[in-house]
Amino acid sequence: MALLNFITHRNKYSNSEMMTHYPNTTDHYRALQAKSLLYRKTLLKLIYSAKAGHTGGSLSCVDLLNVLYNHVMDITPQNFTQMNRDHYIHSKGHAVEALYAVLADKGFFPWEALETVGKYGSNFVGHPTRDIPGIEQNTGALGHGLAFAVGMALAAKKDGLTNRIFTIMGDGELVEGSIWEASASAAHYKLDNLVAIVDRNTLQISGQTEDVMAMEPLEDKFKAFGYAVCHVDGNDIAALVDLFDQLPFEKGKPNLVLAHTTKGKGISFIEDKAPWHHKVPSETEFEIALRELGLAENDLEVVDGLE
Ligand SMILES: Cc1ncc(C[n+]2csc(CCOP(=O)(O)OP(=O)(O)O)c2C)c(N)n1
Ligand SMILES: [Mg+2]
Repeated sequence: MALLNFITHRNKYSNSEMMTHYPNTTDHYRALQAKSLLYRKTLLKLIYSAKAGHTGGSLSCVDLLNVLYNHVMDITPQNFTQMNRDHYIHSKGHAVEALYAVLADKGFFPWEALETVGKYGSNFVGHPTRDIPGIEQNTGALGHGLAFAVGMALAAKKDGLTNRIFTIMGDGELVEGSIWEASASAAHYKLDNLVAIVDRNTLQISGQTEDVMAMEPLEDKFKAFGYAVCHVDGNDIAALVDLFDQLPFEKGKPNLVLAHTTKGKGISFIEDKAPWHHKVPSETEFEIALRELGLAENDLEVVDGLE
């Protein structure tokens, strides 16, 4: 797993460096952008090595995860056993490779642990489980993350806590009826400590979300269910920072972010292509992808020497 070591050692902002509570400076955005690059390289390497994974959906939500974990949420390995910290539920659990990269960088486990992703006997399986440090809830059966988050937000309110509960759902995931039942509860209990984010990449497993099951107008639907709704470019670090700095959007209402993203963001031949939902890059595609992310020629020699 030379590449992971390589990435870790050469990334100025990797691992334990904390970036929460930074002022909103250009340097801060640059640091976050460097992290997105690190996470993209890592998740591609994980999928390439395991010969399995969800490439498109991991690349679309990785900037969201980056800004949440490195700017917005108060979640660290040190405070993880405490209740009055923020919580995160990865509802679109198939995109676990992006989460693994972020959690390794946050120090929940050593980077080397990722060498076992997808290997027989490893806890690092293809969907999130609570066997992995930093993961709060098993997910992967779509439609359940929001209900978990609503329950946690309600419990936090009842306990008089001041934390927030975040979740990212896929846009294809919205066809699950449980999403809308949970939404009714979120508004009924005035859960302004709930931050529900939709990764609106317009694709689901087999094609365009609107072709598989038309769900628009989403803003109107979520507003009708009682949310304060905001739109954002979900692959724009600065826009995400600006938006999440405004939480809660409206007192007494649950927060809903329609994050407009590109599935496969960052790699030209993966972007906006439905088959890349769970397609694994070939050796050539992997090398081209790394080059597109800006890995220099001599760095690729490290990649060539892998395994
Ligand atoms: C209940 C359930 N039904 C079906 C699946 C299979 N499945 C995995 S990913 C996926 C598509 C999800 O699309 P979307 O939510 O848009 O994810 P993204 O585009 O962000 O990858 C489906 C149908 C599942 N994981 N759970
Ligand atoms: Mg989608």
